[in-house]
Amino acid sequence: MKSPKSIDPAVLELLPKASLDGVETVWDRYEAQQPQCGFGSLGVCCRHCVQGPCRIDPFSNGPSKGICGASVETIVARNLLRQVAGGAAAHVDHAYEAVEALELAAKDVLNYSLDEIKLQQISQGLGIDVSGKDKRELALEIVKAAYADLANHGNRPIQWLMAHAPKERIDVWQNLGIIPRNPDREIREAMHQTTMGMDADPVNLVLATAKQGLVDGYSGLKLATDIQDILLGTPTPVVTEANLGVLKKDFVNLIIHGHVPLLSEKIVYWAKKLQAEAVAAGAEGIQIAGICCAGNEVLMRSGIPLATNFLAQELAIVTGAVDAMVVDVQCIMPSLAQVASCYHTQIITTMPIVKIPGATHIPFTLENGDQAAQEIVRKAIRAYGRRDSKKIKIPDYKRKIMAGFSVEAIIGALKRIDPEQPLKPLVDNIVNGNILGVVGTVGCNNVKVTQDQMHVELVKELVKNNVLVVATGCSAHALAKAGLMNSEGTEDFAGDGLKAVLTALGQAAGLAAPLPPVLHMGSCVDNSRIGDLVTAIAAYLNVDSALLPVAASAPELQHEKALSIGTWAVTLGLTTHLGVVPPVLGSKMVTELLTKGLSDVIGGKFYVETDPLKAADGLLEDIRAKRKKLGLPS
Ligand code: NFS
Ligand code: SF4
Repeated sequence: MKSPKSIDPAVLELLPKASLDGVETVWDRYEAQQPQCGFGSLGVCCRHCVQGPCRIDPFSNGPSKGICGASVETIVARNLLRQVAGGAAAHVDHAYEAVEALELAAKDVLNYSLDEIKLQQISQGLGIDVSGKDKRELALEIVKAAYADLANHGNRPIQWLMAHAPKERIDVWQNLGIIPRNPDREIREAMHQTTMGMDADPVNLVLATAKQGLVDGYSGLKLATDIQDILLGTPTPVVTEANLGVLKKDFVNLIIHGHVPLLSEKIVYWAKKLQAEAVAAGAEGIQIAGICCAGNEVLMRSGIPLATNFLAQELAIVTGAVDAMVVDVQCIMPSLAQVASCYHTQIITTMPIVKIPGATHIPFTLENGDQAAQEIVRKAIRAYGRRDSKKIKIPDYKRKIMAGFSVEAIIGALKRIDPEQPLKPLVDNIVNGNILGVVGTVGCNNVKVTQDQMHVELVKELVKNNVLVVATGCSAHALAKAGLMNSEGTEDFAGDGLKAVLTALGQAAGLAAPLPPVLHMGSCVDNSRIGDLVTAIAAYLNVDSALLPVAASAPELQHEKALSIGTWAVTLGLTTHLGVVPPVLGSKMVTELLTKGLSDVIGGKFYVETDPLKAADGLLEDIRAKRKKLGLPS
């Protein structure tokens, strides 16, 4: 039987409309691609030089070596290293832009108020003397430290890692020789190491992959989150709604899609300011909603509702009610312009490295942010007047959500229970078994699996078994849409122990209702927040993070970024579940290294399981085994 395309009712309602409107979606194109190439799926083809493409026959009926002599192990490991380096590159580039913005803000060229607490916290971590320095001076010191990582020509390790990673882990990575230097240099080296006639040793290549995970974790994720928090504020709890039902028929609907919050926050600001112009154009106001991680960013800091996640980005336009969709970088389907051409929707690209034929390009630079944002909002207002009312169908589905759980917000709530040792109530409840463990669910949707199903079924099973779930990225969207990010979700889905803890925490936070069973910690770069939480718990207990009853999962991963984030989680010593098989099965050796061998040297490993309930069982077993080793009741 063919599996359904999605479990999201809004998606199921819009799919028939898409066909009626003659819109081709990601699911149609996926079907057109069937059968997908078996060689590619197994990771056994190589195009790294022009003698190729070479492909290895996995059944040993054909060639067992590439033309240059590369073995299947070499080819699979090289391919993986390139993918993980690709993911790390995306995040480091993202972080770099944030650093540039902070530099301009520190020099008063840009007007940002700068988060005092975060400035102090990061400065202290980096060993910057804070005495007598004002906000801008501190910001400039932090910028200098960030650029020092990026400009380092020697063998100095990434300072962002040395300052923020768990100490026991640093020793493990040092012994393996995988502590990265300048992130740009490491990414360049990965490209070099994998080009024709270079590294043929799969073990060396897998270790280089782990190194890219660290590049991503500290010079990508952590750096981006830290700097964005300084610029835009550290999130605190917000309450809003999720799913396409947040779009409003009589409002100008403007969707923010992509990853970088610098422009998104400007748009949020100007949409508020320009409400009157929308009213003058006949609308009741302007409704902003977010897709993918730009959506998560403005949700976390400004309480903007979530429209939908990765796989349904085209269907948002199919509602016929989106007046403009503005995109920046990453996870933007090139098909959007084509879909929008069936409606009145304006697709607006903004970045020099993301242009789409058929879209309008309004360049966003750090200096012209306010001007670009106004232009974009006005474009949406003008488009509102061109709507075709016959084409409008907004599915009436949305769920209440609570989000904004930065580590600071979580610690803030815990402080109301124990002001001296805020982590104590959390750790005590892990120790006594009310909370069995913690799982971070992260990453994307992938058209190969029913949208959101893996996220939701896995997480329901985990919270039923008293696992506290923290989520980011499109996983967070999926769980929000499924009602797992509100107090009712705790009543309905959490096991008794977890429910008791979340109820007590909710009361302490003055909510008169439990905290949600899944805490939304932000965008994909905000996986650093999960890393910070794990690091803080490990430090509090004075144990290696690899020993904690904590695991990670990317249930429906699609992007190279998800692979690099997952690799980082493995370097932290976490068992990291993948719900979609990555292209490595062509090499038994590489597969075994990733799922078994690595755990001997690094503590963490990948765990691939495509059935959500079996995956939950596997993660629960892993958590119980870790509890047992720590002498905790399981
Ligand atoms: Ni993460 Fe976020 Fe979504 Fe996947 Fe894409 S938006 S950065 S990559 S698809 S979670
Ligand atoms: Fe073939 Fe080797 Fe060239 Fe890859 S690098 S395409 S395996 S000859």
